[in-house]
Amino acid sequence: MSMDYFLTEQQEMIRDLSRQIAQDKLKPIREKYDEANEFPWEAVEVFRKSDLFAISIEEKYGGMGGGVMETVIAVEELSKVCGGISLALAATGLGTYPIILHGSEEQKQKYLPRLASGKSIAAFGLTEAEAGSDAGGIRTTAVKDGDSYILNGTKQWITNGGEADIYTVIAMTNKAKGARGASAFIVEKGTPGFTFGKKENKMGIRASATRELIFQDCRIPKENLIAREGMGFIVAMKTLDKSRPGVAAQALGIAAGALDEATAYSRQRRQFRKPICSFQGVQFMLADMATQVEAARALVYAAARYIDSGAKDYSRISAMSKLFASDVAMKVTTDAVQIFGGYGYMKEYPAEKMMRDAKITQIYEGTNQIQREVIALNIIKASAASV
Ligand code: COS
Repeated sequence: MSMDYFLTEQQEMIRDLSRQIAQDKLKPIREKYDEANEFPWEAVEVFRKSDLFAISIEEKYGGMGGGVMETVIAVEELSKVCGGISLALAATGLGTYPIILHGSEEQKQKYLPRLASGKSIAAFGLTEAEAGSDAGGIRTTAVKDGDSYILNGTKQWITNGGEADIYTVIAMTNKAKGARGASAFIVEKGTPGFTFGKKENKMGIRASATRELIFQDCRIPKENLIAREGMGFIVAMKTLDKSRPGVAAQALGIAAGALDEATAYSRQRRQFRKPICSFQGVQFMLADMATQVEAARALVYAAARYIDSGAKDYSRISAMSKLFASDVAMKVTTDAVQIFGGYGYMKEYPAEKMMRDAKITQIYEGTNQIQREVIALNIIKASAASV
């Protein structure tokens, strides 16, 4: 019996639908897209038709009005089968959060219906070659010129880069002010002066597109500024706080998928005239893997529900969910490869791909070292405030 998390009817519906899509549509194609390092437009089309892009967008903009919990459930189910393909959906969520959280009414009306219908997908542009963990160190500039801003600079490793139509981008409007001189903008694909670098050739999540965003005297209307000048760093931090449980869900899904595969294989693989699941060495591994997956799920769901409850500050639990679930994903997928033995190392079996896909979850949307820093500073601040 699996655990009961007392999901609502809508959440169960999203879980069942995503599970079915993963089994029927993603399983048959995951190997092909991983091998080809190609963006899975046919899967995006399925997400679109099934309304998965609408999940976390308010009803008045054509969405389903769900929260982080509903998103987490969908991403977990899709990632059980392919942590690369699921990212087309999760990264669109990341690119959309700046508009949801800080966009003006006009911006919401203009962009959210397109995103909810899946007509457009989104991406978030923060990282640069010299600004990864040090998000305040970005160098891309946005200079006001009459009714426009002119962007110059290069964003690196942008998920959905080149495939998305709508980009939320952080650029400096006042370099002298450091993090307080950053601002957030919406940039549409096709804007003159906005091009893409070559597609990156990655270890895992190969069905996901990762490219540079290149801005050369790219002129955008001043209406595309999100919130106010100087708010960019806060917009980015708030966006990451809200989206990290989505990465955690991706990691959780990959881990749960690897556990399912390893358990099934251990029942079928015979050595010493017995299935290997009858050996205690394998049983103890399965038990630890299952316990870690359940603990990750409990934490990820708790973080999502806390955010959806309307809590104001959720940096700590959000970082904890991403940290814990991604470490679990790496551990569990490595153990899954071990249970598959020599076959686990071969591309014919899904375990090695899951291990490759898991690794990025410890790195992106803030390395796990950054998550630990966010958590530590948060508890130290809370402790200081309580005395
Ligand atoms: N919510 C709201 N405000 C926040 C915040 C949050 N989660 N985190 C920081 N801030 C505010 C701070 O309060 C501070 O405000 P004041 O200037 O008014 O004091 C300001 O933002 C700067 O914060 P801080 O000094 O802590 O910034 P640092 O440059 O030291 O960086 C970390 C903080 C490391 C946490 C941040 O740079 C980070 O998250 N880095 C990782 C980025 C990342 O995830 N990159 C992956 C690619 S994005 S997909």
